[in-house]
Amino acid sequence: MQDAITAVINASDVQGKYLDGSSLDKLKAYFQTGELRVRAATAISANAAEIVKEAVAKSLLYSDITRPGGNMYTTRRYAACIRDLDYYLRYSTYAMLAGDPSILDERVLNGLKETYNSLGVPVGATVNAIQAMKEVTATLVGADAGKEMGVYFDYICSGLS
Ligand SMILES: CCC1=C(C)/C(=C/C2=NC(=C\c3[nH]c(/C=C4\NC(=O)[C@H](C)[C@H]4CC)c(C)c3CCC(=O)O)/C(CCC(=O)O)=C2C)NC1=O
Repeated sequence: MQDAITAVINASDVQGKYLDGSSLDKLKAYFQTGELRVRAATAISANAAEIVKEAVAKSLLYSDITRPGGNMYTTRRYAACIRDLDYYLRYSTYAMLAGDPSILDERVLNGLKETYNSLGVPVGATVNAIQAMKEVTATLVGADAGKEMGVYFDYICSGLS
């Protein structure tokens, strides 16, 4: 896993150079948003179950997916879906704190699309649910932090598509 700081330092190190202006600007932007990130993570962790529940209500409930024959039908599969959304929320929060998406590649997206395809989990509906989670989260944490979280929700969606 990387974060905004190690990403910038590693890029300078491979060139054997001190941080240049643009690297320093990146670090500055990261440090300046530090408090925003921590505050957002605090609000998200205190409301995680509620965020997932609202996102499901907005995007999946009462659709064909929750009826017999749908991929969320039976409580076992419903629970697996809720759990997956909670993974996406938790790992997006980690990535937002780190200011870097690499944790998503390593721990979430690696092999996920193949798993979904082999189990018949619909990717389009999953992407819709993640987008709903993005909206619900932005309402909770405010526009600036919401935009930052959005980067990582979108990263998961493009990794799945
Ligand atoms: C931390 C990283 C991590 C991820 C991301 C992860 C995902 C993941 N989701 C799975 C299943 C699943 N995922 C879903 C999800 C959904 N079905 C829908 O229709 C909805 C659109 C959607 C929810 C948004 C369902 C229903 C299953 C069970 C499928 C089955 O067994 O038939 C499985 C197969 C094994 C299992 O059932 O636990 C994995 C590995 N596991 C991990 O360890």
